[in-house]
Amino acid sequence: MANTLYCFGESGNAYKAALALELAGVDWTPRFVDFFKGEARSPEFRAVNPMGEVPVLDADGRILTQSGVIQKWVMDTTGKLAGDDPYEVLRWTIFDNQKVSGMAGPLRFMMNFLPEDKRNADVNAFMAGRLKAALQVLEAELSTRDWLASDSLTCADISCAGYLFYDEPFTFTRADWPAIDAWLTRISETPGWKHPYDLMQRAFG
Ligand SMILES: N[C@@H](CCC(=O)N[C@@H](CS)C(=O)NCC(=O)O)C(=O)O
Repeated sequence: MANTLYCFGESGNAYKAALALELAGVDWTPRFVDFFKGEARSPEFRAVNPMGEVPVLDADGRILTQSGVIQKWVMDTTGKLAGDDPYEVLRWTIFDNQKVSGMAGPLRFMMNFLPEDKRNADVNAFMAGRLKAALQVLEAELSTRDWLASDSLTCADISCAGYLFYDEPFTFTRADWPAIDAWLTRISETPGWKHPYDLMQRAFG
């Protein structure tokens, strides 16, 4: 069975899929998407994913898009990273997609990868405020428990943590968030864990 993940290293959304595949022991191969040169908006890529987004998993011919859907496929296929309550995993995954990755992703893009003359300080400040509010939710939850959705690592943790492993500035500093910091350490100490740039080819660097 051939599993190909369309991805690039700078994409935290792709990382959430890649790390789930990796930690669940799925045999998979990365396929670099030259995102910053517009490949995700090309007709060829849109034929694969009309949403024009990375990640995409080609699971032996079955095309899956959206990191949360790819993670669901990983959990269903392997039985791993699923915890014991699928509703809790889904709940935190949706929270991540809207409030954590949904803010951290564009904010990090604006602050690091968009040409400086196209950056907008007001938009960045808005997204930073929304991200901070979401991080406060995570910090409070993780002050009372080790994992978000179960008593072990699940795809909910992988979703919410995905962007927080990147070093490029996006207003998040681990030292400011002790419970999140300890949780990120727990995740990174999981056997098989890899940093995004060790899992997927990056466009820069
Ligand atoms: N909710 C989606 C978000 C995917 C996403 O926004 N991916 C970015 C790369 S990190 C992208 O391809 N963006 C293209 C665009 O917004 O036009 C997921 O979790 O997979």
